[in-house]
Amino acid sequence: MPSEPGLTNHVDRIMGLWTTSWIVLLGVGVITWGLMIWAAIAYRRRKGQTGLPVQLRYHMPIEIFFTIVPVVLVAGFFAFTARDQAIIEEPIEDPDYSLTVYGKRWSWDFVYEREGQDPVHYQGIQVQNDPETGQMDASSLPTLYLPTNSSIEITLEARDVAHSFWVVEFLYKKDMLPGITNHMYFETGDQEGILRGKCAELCGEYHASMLFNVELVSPAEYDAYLESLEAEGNVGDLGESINPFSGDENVDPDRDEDVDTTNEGEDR
Ligand SMILES: [Cu+2]
Repeated sequence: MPSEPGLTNHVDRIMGLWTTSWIVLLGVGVITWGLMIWAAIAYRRRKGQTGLPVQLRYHMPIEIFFTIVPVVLVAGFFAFTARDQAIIEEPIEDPDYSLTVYGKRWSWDFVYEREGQDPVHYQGIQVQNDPETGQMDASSLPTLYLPTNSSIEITLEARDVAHSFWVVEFLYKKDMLPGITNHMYFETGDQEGILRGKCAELCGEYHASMLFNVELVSPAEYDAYLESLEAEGNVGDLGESINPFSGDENVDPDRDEDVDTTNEGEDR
C-alpha cells in the first residue's frame, strides 16, 4: 500500500478493505488453482486410453455451490465497500479549515478560506520542462498546503472539462465536473511531509503533467503560508467567473448558434 496508517482518518479503513479483499481473493485463488492442478494430474490421459472420459453434467450440488459462493463473495465485497464509502463520504459539519480546489487544463487553483477575512488564493501554472534535459521541472509544480491534526473540507470544481482530484497517499480521489460541486471531508493526523497529487481523469493533451504537491504542515505554518499569500497580494476569491467559458467576452459568439436551449419548442 502506498500510504501510511493514520495519514487521514480514512486511510486505515481503506487499507483494511483493500488488504482483506486481497486475502479473501487469494484464498479463493489458491483453492481454485489447487483443484485445477489436482484435476489435471489425477485425471490425465493414461497409456492406451482413447476418446473422451465420462462427462459430468447437471450435478446439482456442484451447480448450486458455484452459484452461491460467488454471489456471497460479491455481496460481501459490496456490503463492506458500501459501508466504508458511506463513512468516508459523511460530511464534517463544522470543519477547522475549508478550501476550494479548481481543476483546469492543465493545472490547479487553490482558494483557502479564512475565518472573518477574505480568502487567499494560489494559481498554478502548467508544469514546466527543464529546457536542457527536457525532463519535468519539479520546482514548477503547484503545492497545496494542508494543516495537520485538523478537520478539512475541500470543495472540488472544474473550470473547463472533467478532471479528478487525487492525493495518492490519501487513497481517495474524486471527480471534478463542470457545473457540479463535489466535496471531500477528512481529518489529518500528526504526520507532516510532502505527498503526491495528480489528475485522475484523462482531460486532454497534457493530462499527464497535471500534477501537484500536497504539503502537510502544522496549523501554525499553514496560517503563516496563508499570510504569505496575502502579503503577495493574492487576496480574494478565484471563483467561477474566471472559467474559460464564463463571461461574455470569453465566449465564442458562434458557439451554440443553432441550438435551442430554452426548451420552447419542446411540445411541437
Ligand atoms: Cu485533468
